[in-house]
Amino acid sequence: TTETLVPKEGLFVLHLFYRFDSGATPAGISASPKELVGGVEALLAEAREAERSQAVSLSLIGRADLGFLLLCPDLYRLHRWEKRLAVLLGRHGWSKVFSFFSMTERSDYTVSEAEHADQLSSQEGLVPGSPEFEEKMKAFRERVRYYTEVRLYPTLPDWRFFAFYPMNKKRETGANWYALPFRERKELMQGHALIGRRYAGRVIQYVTGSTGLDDWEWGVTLFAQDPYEVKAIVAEMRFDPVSARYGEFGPFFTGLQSPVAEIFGHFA
Ligand code: 76R
Repeated sequence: TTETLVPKEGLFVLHLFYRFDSGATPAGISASPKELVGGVEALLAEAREAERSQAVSLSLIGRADLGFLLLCPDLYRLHRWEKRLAVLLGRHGWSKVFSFFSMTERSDYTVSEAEHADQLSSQEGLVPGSPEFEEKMKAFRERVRYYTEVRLYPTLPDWRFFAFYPMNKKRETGANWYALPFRERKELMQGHALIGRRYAGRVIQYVTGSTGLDDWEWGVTLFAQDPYEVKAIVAEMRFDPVSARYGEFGPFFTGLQSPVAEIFGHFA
């Protein structure tokens, strides 16, 4: 079909994690590695063709062996792609371990221009209209544009280390994120963002929304050059009130961003 299903804003995001099941097909991929490697490479190339679409292949550690991260503006296209991949991999003894469907989204908690201007004058004593004030406002506007654009239409980095986990915010008696007044949530999120910003240049994070789409409320995708940084940021955030009090976490999937031939090379 030529039908398309494009959301009002943002991209569809699909995480797919597979495991090699040698018991199911004793011959494994060695039966026809060319068909498999070439087929997956062709599918990835195709996934990247559509405007704003991105696809990366992952060599995972432990609970899964192979992963894909796909960003696509059209759900029909993404859906067709996923099924063709499933058929190809299934033929070669690969089964799905976990999948996660979400969308890129903007944040409800990004500080507004008026708020930032307020903070500059009340907390930093800067005078509106002064060169320093205007300079800081300009930098702020750039950061907001960056946040919005990067959050909705990210460009995945080629950084080697990959980590993914789904998460919720709690709604328990005494710790119900969703019952907190907006102002309180916003304040808490600013503390969270402050920690995050200190990892700039070392950790790239994509928080994608899955409320109404999958079992958890967000998917957290992290890229780093050094796995140490992922461990450090997640550990540090565990002590931040937003995560300590309200965070609830699903299974972690970690591994390396790798070319398809390299991944399947491990199973030849
Ligand atoms: O406005 C912005 O876009 C920037 C501020 C910001 C928001 C609103 C931000 C910054 N995050 C936001 C939202 Mn985040 N983030 C996580 C995790 O393991 C854990 O404890 C939590 C998993 C990490 C590691 C992380 C990293 N963040 C969110 C939300 C949505 C909340 C909601 O809408 O209620 C979740 C679930 C979440 C979780 N965050 C940052 C980071 C990093 C590294 C930053 C700084 C980004 C930068 O400035 O470049």
